Amino acid sequence: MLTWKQIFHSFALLLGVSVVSTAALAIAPSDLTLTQVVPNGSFNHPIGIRAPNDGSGRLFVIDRCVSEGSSATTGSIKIVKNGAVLATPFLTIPNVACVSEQGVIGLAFDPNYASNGTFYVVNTASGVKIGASEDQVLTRYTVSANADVANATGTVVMRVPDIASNHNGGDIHFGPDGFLYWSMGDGGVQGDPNGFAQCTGRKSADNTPSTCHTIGSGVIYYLLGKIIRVDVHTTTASAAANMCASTPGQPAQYSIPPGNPFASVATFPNECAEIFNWGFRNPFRFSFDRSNGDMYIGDVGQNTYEEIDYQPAASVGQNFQWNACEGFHTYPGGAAGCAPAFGGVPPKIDYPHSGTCAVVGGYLYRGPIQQLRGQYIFSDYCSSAIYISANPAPASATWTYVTLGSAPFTPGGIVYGFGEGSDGNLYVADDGHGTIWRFTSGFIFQDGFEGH
Ligand SMILES: [Ca+2]
Repeated sequence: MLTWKQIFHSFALLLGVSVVSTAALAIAPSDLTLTQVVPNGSFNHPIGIRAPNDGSGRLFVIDRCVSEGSSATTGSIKIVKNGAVLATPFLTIPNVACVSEQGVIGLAFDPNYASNGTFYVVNTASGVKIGASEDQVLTRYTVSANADVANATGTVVMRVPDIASNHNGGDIHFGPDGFLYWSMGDGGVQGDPNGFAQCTGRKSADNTPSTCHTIGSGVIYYLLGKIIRVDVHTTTASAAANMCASTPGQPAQYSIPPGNPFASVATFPNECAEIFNWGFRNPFRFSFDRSNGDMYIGDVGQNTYEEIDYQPAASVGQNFQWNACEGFHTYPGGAAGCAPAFGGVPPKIDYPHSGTCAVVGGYLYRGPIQQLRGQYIFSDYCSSAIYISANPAPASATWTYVTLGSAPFTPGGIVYGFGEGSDGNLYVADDGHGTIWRFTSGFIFQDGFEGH
């Protein structure tokens, strides 16, 4: 039998009346909460959680560094196994710079980790710099004969020069295509006066955006304000001129996927072939929907608005409009309705600074809580509240979201990042308590996901 509400909705749909359903603004499931996985103080500065697809059930936590603010400290990857943090880190990385937003900031397991034992780490390396600030370094590591300990020494795949210690992006993920994606901030100078985010070639730091592609004097920067896509399974014998992070004619530890927007050196001799999409200020955390390959990007704003960007699976080359737009608003100025800039696309969500300051991109939930599946979960560094977009439909121009109430993060926790277990469970990295949390609900059993 139809309820009165359903009958009203049926009539409204027939009449073409727009229906705002209050039910859609509720949290589903209603008992959604966070459950602490390990004790407070288990990590120094947890920033992300990753899991290899190796059947082990282990979680690997990125511990950004020991001494925040130090230009010469260490960072590590730690293992949570059978509910406890192993005493010996999986990997300790020496000589890490951890000023401002630096540190060990990215980890991705090879899709074939179970057979090749290979994984990748991004960190800012103490004292290693091409530009004005420490380089962002991508390194390939392997596991040792002990499955819980990695070999200490890796192979540097790529170095990218940086201009300041903030806006480093630094998230890495393998896409459904098997290529590695790496997010890169605009460098860090406020407002991106050099125009790095919109320059798809090489450029000097001359405070003149129009000089993109003109190699001036001083340090030459590239790939800032981008998400790049590279094939880390295939080396290059002789780098083409448009492999910006390599020396032309020299070997490289990566190659260019043919589908990248500027892959062809004949067509794009002055662009950077590594680029996948661009126009970012600081795409600090991003993710792929493990179900369909859609990409969700949290791009940290300047002074006024934060934004969530969306790149559909199998598409390439979207420009997300920094530094002309900040969310749906103009930059500078903050006027509503930023006209499409640079031929780019707007975000799906923006929100103003109000107890908030920096978006922390999350995940499209695909875990065991059936009622939560298909919803996009993210946070903000300053509020550290959990935000849930119930219906992030690709065709919708804007997505709404609700705030998870009475979360353990209010107050005291600091959300730095998220991560999925190999079973799809979603975790939160809490820098304030030095721990991680898992999304939980009693409906997991009622849904029949477990217990049958
Ligand atoms: Ca930077």
